[in-house]
Amino acid sequence: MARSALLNVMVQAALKAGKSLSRDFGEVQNLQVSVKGPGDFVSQADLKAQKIIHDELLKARPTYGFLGEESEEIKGTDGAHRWIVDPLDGTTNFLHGIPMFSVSIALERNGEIVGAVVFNPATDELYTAERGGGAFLNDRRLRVASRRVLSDCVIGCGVPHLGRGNHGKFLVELRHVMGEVAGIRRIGSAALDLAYVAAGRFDGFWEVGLSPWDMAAGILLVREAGGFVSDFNGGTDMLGTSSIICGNEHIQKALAEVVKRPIPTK
Ligand code: 2AM
Ligand code: CA
Ligand code: CA
Ligand code: CA
Repeated sequence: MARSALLNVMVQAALKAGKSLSRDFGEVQNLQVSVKGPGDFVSQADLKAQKIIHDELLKARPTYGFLGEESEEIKGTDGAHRWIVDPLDGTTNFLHGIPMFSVSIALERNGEIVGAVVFNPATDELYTAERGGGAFLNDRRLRVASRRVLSDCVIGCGVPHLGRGNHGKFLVELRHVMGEVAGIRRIGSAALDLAYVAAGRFDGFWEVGLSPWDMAAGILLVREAGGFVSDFNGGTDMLGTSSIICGNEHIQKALAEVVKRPIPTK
């Protein structure tokens, strides 16, 4: 697996932030936590990790723009390139001592995602992809699962939280999907959910209400592992519509059909 210099910069930033997160995860009870909104927390660990990533990326490419969850967007002088970063995806898990969280870094060029890194420091799993170059878990090339019928499938999803999302609409989606698939899982880190689809662990995934930093890197991982990704309108404006449905060619289509079934009238 040959990584470009730019992907290496992203990997180094993710590993360095991961080290900081691992240290903080060991002493999670001592972390300062503030509340951004209902059910929405940010800790010192998120902020430290974002600063590390910002500094590493901007040191390598000072002119690129930077969109990170924990700060205002920085417009670069290079209008073509932008980093899209979630320094800690799965803060709720992290703060509860659940080792399912990740660092997510994507590089966008002229509006297209061309580089991706998702790193889970607790399991040392590093997912990488470059456009046209395939997706990898550490050194292993990834391929999405090949199951063709929903009844064989394990599907990941997100669950709307306190103060966020249309809970009623989600329950309808869940009821429809539940009736068709072998199992449903919820990790609590959308970046990891998408990495799991790329790795063939999940056959598919859907969620509504995500931010660009939750999914930018994961979208490229899934595509480069041979998967299909759409938004809830059947288009490819996932970042603009905050919605995503993915899987292999067959499962993506079948899952989209089930998720979007109309609300029963009786
Ligand atoms: P976060 O941990 O970076 O905030 C899980 O389905 C996804 O939703 C994760 O990407 C998580 O990202 C995000 N999330 C969890 N709780 C949230 C909240 N209260 N507000 C906004 N996003 C949230
Ligand atoms: Ca957050
Ligand atoms: Ca997130
Ligand atoms: Ca986050």
